[in-house]
Amino acid sequence: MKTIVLVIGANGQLGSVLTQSLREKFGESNVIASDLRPKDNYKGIFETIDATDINRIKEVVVQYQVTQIYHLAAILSAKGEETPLRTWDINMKTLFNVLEVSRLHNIDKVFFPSSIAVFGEGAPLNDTPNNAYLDPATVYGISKAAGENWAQYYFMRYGLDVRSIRYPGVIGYQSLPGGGTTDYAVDIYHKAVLEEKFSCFLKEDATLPMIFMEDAIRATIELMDAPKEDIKVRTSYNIAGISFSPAEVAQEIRKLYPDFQIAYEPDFRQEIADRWPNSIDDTSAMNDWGWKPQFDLTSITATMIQKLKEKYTAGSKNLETAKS
Ligand code: VAH
Repeated sequence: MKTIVLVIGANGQLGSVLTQSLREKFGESNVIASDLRPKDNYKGIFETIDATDINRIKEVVVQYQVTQIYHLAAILSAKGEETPLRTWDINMKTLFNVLEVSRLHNIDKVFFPSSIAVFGEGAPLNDTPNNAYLDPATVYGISKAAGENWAQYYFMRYGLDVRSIRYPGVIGYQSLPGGGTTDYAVDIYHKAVLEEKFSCFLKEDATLPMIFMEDAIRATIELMDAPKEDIKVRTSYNIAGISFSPAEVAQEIRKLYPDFQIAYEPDFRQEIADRWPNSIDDTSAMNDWGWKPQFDLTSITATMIQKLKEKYTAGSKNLETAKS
């Protein structure tokens, strides 16, 4: 049977890149991107979906005979703390809608992104295991921990093949993140290429688990491609990319930009980061579906700088005008 994919939250940092990768895998006409509104000059099949409206999701699923759903719409950790109850409502209602539509319309596979934000002070800081105690301190993390348990419930109760990954902080050049505590690790590269001083909202030694976009996308597709019987974890899989601190990424950038300047001005996001792991144990993902990261801090930095220089140069004819 033909695979028809619906990506909910396709305008987001992950969603926009994942949609492109899924189109390369399944064909342009077999992947429907959706979000609250289309981006200007969007290319490819796009449907406006507010995922809090279950009937709208049903309409699109029936119209295109969707067989897989990737649910990437959520309010992230830092932004989510501004309106806790609205964050809970949106993150949970959209997930319930996706799970119910998938159950009722016999969707083959569902992807639900979780996050290392599900870990809190009750989990080991280093090499945090997949089965660590979850006591998240943000509404985003609480919604993801609850979502993992609902995903497992729909698998056990209804046999729905829901699969999930706990993403570390995702770093990519293709799209700008929004509202995350790890987003400094994307902005720092933009400032380096624009040769501007960077103000970091975390402390210099705030080590966090991160992952390069290409690794995160490949992990997602490898998980979804794995034989059903290989998926032993039905809450969510830990995956690790590379852990580093703001000082370490600044040091790596200075190998290419010796004059790069950074100021550390921690804000409320430092308290969020303090409760997250320094590093992740992803043995289960390695054993169950062969996960293995390919990018380290050196290759992430080299790729980010090269790609962002190309983007700013192309977009502004020369780097100079990009500064303005
Ligand atoms: C956030 N980028 O900062 C997301 C991610 C691990 C962090 O979930 O909220």
